[in-house]
Amino acid sequence: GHRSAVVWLTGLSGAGKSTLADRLEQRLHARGLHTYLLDGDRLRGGLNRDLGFSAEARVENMRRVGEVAALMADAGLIVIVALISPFRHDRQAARERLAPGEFFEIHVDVPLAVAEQRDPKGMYRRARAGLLKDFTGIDSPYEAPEAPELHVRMDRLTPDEAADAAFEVLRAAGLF
Ligand code: GGZ
Repeated sequence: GHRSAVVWLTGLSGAGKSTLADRLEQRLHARGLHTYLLDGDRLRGGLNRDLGFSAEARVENMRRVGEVAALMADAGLIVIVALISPFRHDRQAARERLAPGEFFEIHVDVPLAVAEQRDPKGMYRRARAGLLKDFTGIDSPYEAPEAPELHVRMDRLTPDEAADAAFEVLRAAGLF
């Protein structure tokens, strides 16, 4: 068996959270570990389809995902969360929902200019044009973690290097 955990990826839209989450999950599966991926973008089509992007809606989004992640960890899974989760206070609340040593916060970091340059869905462009309101990094805040378990600069590492670093943090913590 292995210890359960919540691995919480936070960062701007376009930073590479979903890619990192997928690669990390592949590595954990290769070790025979049981995981579940909670991806904010996908949850917004189901569990959280009633939520928009006001500060209040984001707080509720983080609360729900934190609760579901804690339940799944309780069931013995390694849960990977990929959520912008822009507010420090709410990430802290998700952390406190778990036992000490069970929560791993990973800052999936790129400079805003790089995320804007990538802009795969054209959302930054629309936000800059005023067509998309409350967009994180443009007219809605992102509060960077102060003491994450891991900080990866996605513009300096390949997704595989970042996934290796995340895997190593979990291994070093004695998770498996
Ligand atoms: C931020 C937005 C917005 C606004 C739509 N602000 O990169 P994506 O496109 O594919 O995934 C993003 C997703 C963010 O949802 P989260 O649940 O992770 O956000 S939060 O934790 O802040 O609640 C992005 C898309 O939704 N998207 N409008 N205004 N991202």
